Amino acid sequence: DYPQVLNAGVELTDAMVAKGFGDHTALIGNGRRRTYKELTDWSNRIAHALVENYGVKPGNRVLIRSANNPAMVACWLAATKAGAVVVNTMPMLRAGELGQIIDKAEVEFALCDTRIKDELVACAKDSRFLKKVIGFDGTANHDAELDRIALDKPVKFAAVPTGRDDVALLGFTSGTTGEPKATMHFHRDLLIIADAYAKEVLAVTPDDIFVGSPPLAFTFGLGGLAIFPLRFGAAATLLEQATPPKMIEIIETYKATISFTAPTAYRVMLAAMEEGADLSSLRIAVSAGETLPAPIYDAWMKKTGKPMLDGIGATEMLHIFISNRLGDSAPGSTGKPVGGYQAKIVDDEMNEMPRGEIGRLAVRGPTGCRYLADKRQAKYVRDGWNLTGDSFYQDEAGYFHFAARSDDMIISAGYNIAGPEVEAALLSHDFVSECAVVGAEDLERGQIVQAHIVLVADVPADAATIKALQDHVKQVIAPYKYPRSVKFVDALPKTATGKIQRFALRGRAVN
Ligand code: 3SK
Repeated sequence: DYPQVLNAGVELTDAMVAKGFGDHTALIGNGRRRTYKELTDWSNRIAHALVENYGVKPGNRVLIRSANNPAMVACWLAATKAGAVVVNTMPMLRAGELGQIIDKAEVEFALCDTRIKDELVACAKDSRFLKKVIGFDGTANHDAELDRIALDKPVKFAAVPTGRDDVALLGFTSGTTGEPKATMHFHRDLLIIADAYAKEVLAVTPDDIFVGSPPLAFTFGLGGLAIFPLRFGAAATLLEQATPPKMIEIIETYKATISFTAPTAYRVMLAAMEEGADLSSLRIAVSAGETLPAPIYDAWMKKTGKPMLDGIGATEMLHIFISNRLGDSAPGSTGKPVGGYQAKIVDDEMNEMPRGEIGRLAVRGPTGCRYLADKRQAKYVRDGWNLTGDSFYQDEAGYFHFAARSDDMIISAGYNIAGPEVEAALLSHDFVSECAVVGAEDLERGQIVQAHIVLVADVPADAATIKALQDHVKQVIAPYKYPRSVKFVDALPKTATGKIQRFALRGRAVN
């Protein structure tokens, strides 16, 4: 039902002001509130600067590097209004990872919080594509190049009349091999996830105040902490370091009503409630990113009497496509497909499996996977159905239940970590002769990265070596990917043809 000409940036700002939300709070961050009118003006000024001072053209890929803060949202909206294709990235990424993204997306411009510019400037030096790194002030004191230029610009901007099926966003996912994949999402997709999941499942109203931990660079965070609130005139609180204690502080201070985070954080919040934390303003706790353990769900319901809604999403699908509902949730299940989406369980030949039997989760809907120039598209989408890499079963009542990941992805505290990427980082250290990385069960984080390492001769298998290797990984790739568990072995289990048998390493104890 969306018009042919549609710009998601305009729909989430100027259109909201036109609907009468100008004076409503849109964003809370860096210690202050910004109304819809202020956010609209701010993003329009930046859009002028991008087009007039830097020459950003429709279709240019614009990378944004920032922690979650209002300036990042203003930059994302501005670039979207200018017709650019935005690539949001997390501050934790290192030059090597950023370089891969820049090459894959052919990024020409980068907007970067000046506090974390160095890695980007370093990788821009040798880039074939990146023409300009533009600094903005993530603390919103307007003390950077982009802010100074934007300050003098008009508050009205004639946004590029993008088509509803024009690409607005490239969501990156590292996949199981560690080689990044870019998923293309259209302007209409950005609105569909709000009009489907956020409206139908969360029933968002202008009185809602969102809080959460996922980075805006991850589509889970972009939806939950920007698109969903802005689509309905609600407010989002943005935290650069969204630790559970910080989230609790924000919930108590601003009386947040909807939280988006992983079960790990809810476990901490439950403990804090025992110590007197007041989270009674929350009307919904959304849990995704990793499987929700039944004891956390039960404890939350018992303590708060409010629902914790488990759901499953994917960067490929943009956001959550199966979810429990208010008044319709089955404990231990992930729920039923969101309106507009269909799901089924299939075998390797795409035949539908009987109810109760575990198979591959297949899903289809309006925001299905479109990889940018990637032959893995044929593996992810078969016969029009998206195969997410998860094994599920569907019960007699129609609820879907997670069984296992069908691939090598390690999901730790909501982060997707590709084992082979950590292996490559370990192998770049002189101490490591061979290694294999798997996910190990962990009560707190769901899974942790566990490395099985064959050391080169004469290197001691001791705590100092573990520390040196962990520090090394943190330097080479994003620190959250480092192996929390390290095991030294004499040899790795291998097939006759020399392939490492990772399955034989899974289930080993954590040290
Ligand atoms: O669970 C995920 O990985 C996810 C990815 C993108 C958007 C939403 C979610 C929950």
